[in-house]
Amino acid sequence: MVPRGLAVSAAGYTLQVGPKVFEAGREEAFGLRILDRDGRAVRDFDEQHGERMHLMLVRRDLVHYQHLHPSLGADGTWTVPLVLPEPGVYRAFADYSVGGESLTLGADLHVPGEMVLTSLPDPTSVARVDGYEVELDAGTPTAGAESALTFRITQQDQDVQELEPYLGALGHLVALREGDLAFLHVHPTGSTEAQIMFHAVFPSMGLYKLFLQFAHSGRVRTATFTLEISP
Ligand SMILES: [Cu+2]
Repeated sequence: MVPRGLAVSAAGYTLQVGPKVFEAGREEAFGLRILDRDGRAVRDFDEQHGERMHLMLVRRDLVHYQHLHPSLGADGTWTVPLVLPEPGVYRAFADYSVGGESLTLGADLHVPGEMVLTSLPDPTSVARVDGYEVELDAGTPTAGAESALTFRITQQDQDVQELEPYLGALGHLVALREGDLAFLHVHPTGSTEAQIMFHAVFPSMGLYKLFLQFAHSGRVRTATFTLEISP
């Protein structure tokens, strides 16, 4: 199993992005195209989680995560206003599906300047964001096997009621491997009142950063976890 997101070109499709250099904190119109084997821009995409293109960005030290949904123009270019907040190298992931085949291609973007490196936090089962506490029950996840991940969301020690649908489920999860930013496609498998469940297969041992997005009180929140996968 080849991890996703490590290549700018795979399975006959090539990701083109621009601009590739940004000024820190300044909004630019970012564009991307998916080219087929003949170099033509693909325009016919399948819907996945309610959208036809998911664009994720993260700095290579796994901070400043963004998840955006660009708009498709008539010439096959997807565009979205984009701000990269701090200097460093960022990975842009285009996650899409064509003809029933789902793919994730990746390209690097650059923000010149002095970069302040953020080290990956130690593995933890609790994350706090915007006054919410999110608890992760991952059991003892091992490489190559299917792992069940359950997130429980509370606010002031009470289960959050009425989580709002987001991208066709009650939450959206992306996992990236520390070291090379391999991108894991994670599938929601269910939800109860304040719990959201996913299944994932982690391709190798090591550390992964998880980005869980859920919607509540009209806003999308992102909770992050470091997860260690055993051999
Ligand atoms: Cu998306």
